[in-house]
This record gives sequence, C-alpha cells and structure tokens, in this order.
Amino acid sequence: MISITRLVLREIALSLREPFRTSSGITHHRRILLVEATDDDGAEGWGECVAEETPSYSAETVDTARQAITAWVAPVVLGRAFGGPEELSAALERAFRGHPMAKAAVEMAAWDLAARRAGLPLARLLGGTRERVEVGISLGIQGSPAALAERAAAAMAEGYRRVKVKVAPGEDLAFAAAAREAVGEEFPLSLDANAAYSLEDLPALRALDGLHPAMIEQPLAADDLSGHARLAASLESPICLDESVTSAARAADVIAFGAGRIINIKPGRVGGHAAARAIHDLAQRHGLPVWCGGMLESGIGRAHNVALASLPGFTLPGDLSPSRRYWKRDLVHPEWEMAGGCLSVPLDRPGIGVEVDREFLEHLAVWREELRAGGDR
Ligand code: OSB
Ligand code: MG
Repeated sequence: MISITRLVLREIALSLREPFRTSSGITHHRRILLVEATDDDGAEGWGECVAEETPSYSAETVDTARQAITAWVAPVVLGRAFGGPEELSAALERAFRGHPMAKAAVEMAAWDLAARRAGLPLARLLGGTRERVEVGISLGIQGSPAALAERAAAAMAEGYRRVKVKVAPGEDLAFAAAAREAVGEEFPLSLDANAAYSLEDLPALRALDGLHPAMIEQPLAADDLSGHARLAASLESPICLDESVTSAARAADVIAFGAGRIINIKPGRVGGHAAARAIHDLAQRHGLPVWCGGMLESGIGRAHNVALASLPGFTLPGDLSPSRRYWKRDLVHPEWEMAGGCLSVPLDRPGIGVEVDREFLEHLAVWREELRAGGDR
C-alpha cells in the first residue's frame, strides 16, 4: 500500500561536460525536473522527468511537464491510497491523455517509495535478475569523422560494450564509416538518426546499412510505423525504435507491423516502470531483444534505468554511461561508475540504491514547488 501526501518538484541546471549534438539539436546544459515523493510515515521516493527544454525529441518539455504534474498528475495521486505502484500507474493512465514523461516522473518516484517501504532494491521489486548491466556509449555528432573515430576508439578502450553514433542527413556515411573503421568489423556499432530521414533517403540509408551496424535506431518519423515497416524490407540491419514507442500499445503495433526488430525502452518516455516492464514482457514473448535507452539523466534517472535494465529481457547494452561521462559532479552517492563495461545494480540498499545529495541539489535548484494532499495549489 502506498499513499503519497507530498510532492516536491525541483528544477535543476546541470552543465554537460561536453555538448551533445544529435540530428534534432545541440544540448550544452540540461534543465532537469526532479520529483521527490513522501508519505506520512516519512518514506521518500525520487523520480526524474526526461523531458528536455524544447519539444525536439518529443512534444513534451520541462515546462509542459511541470504544468501537467501540478495540474493533473498531483491531484490523481496525492492523498490517495494505492495497492501498489502499478495501481497508481493505471490511475494516471486513465486520468488524462498523453504527457507520458510527466506521468513517468511521478510514477517512478512511487516505485522508489514502494521499494523502500518494502525494504527491497527497486531492481528486485521490478523483477530484475541481473547483478550488473552492460553499458554502451552514445556519441553525439562530432566536428569531423576523424574526431568521431577518435572518440569511438577511446570508448572501446574504456571498456564500453557497444558504441552508438548519432547520424543526420549529410553527416552520416563519412562519420559512420570512420567509426566502423575505428572499432573494427566485429564490434557492435549502432547508428541513431533521431527520426531525421524519410523514405526518399533510401540510398543514404542503404549506404549506412552496408556498414552492418548492430541496428539503425529511429531512422524515420516517430509516428511513421508503416514507413519503418517498408524500410525494414529494404535493409539488412535491424531497425530499433525509440521515439516511436510511447506506450505498450504502440510497442504491440511495432511488433504486429514489423516496424522494428529491437526496442529501445526508456521508462521516462513511456509513462514509467509499469509500461516499461509491460513492453519488456511483450518483447520477450515475441523474441525481440530490448535495451535501456538514456536521456542524459542525472544519477537519479540513471538509477531507475539501471534497475529496469536488470530485467532478463534486456539482452543488449544500454545507454547507461557512468556519471563522469556527463557531469563534473553527479547528484547521487555513490556516483555511477563503470567497471568491465558494466554498472553494478545496487542490491545492498532499498529503492533506487543511491543517496541523493540534498545539499548539492538545493544548490543546483532554480525553482522548487511543494504540493500537498488537500493543500492549496
Ligand atoms: O535518442 O537515445 C536518444 C539523448 C537525449 C535524447 C535522445 C537520445 C539521447 C541519447 C543519449 O542517445 C543517451 C544517454 O543518455 O547517454
Ligand atoms: Mg534514440
């Protein structure tokens, strides 16, 4: 049983150690919306909203998520008793349409809270079976193919189990070929287009296909499942879908239409852990491998991703780089560290398994809003 009586929303500003460029834009700093949920027994739970500053990856933004949480998510959850986080998740799903990133931020905080109340690591509450999860790196578009090749080789030397390279029309073949050359023919190299191509770009996509990437992630528009199904028939490389998969129902469509053979699951994109797990279960039943994606999260979001990635169907390395790849200093103790190309799943502590550095958090916060059961808003 869980009953959240207080939600504290904070937005923090964190500078990336290096800018991250994709086909849809460049990020220097992250505006990160964090959710702290507490109950009347003083148990806490933490969630992180993956929405970005602008509606480029999806329609949601930090500002729309804040609005959705205060106006619609909070009234559904505050002061109400739920049998568990799955019930809370279902209530949010029923309550209003869309805004999966806003819903997920609170839903995931509820999972953390439930795990802490049960004295269980979140990974175990979710049904995770792994003690460590394999890590792949996602490299943004670099200034030149040679610069990318250097980064790819360095990542491989650091122990990453897979290198993913962002591509965009006009910044694709030369870059991807340089990366392939740098990591060798056998190493898993994948490409992520963030929806930048159309079926008219078939020649460019065929050329990338010739580098036999482990997968081509989200080549076409998010809502274009039939296009992806047609493209799949023209390419040898498996298509992996990211932006397209916003719910378990959409994942079922992907499978039914043959639009993708691999699914990138980000709990923060699909409404939270309950939906993420449902997608995992569905993919497993259909024999599709899944992996856990990332959205340049702080150590809080990463903790949730690591817990999810410990489920048995996550058979491919995730975008789960260690803290220092992104930040000078992370918000959590201990920071996320990679050893042997893996992150360890924290199984020695209840909940997300890392401690939030509250002092540092307050220092980084640009605003803070407290919502209470039955309180004025
Ligand atoms: O498409 O997977 C993506 C970051 C922000 C938005 C979308 C994506 C990404 C990444 C980075 O690829 C993954 C990471 O967090 O390291
Ligand atoms: Mg992606």
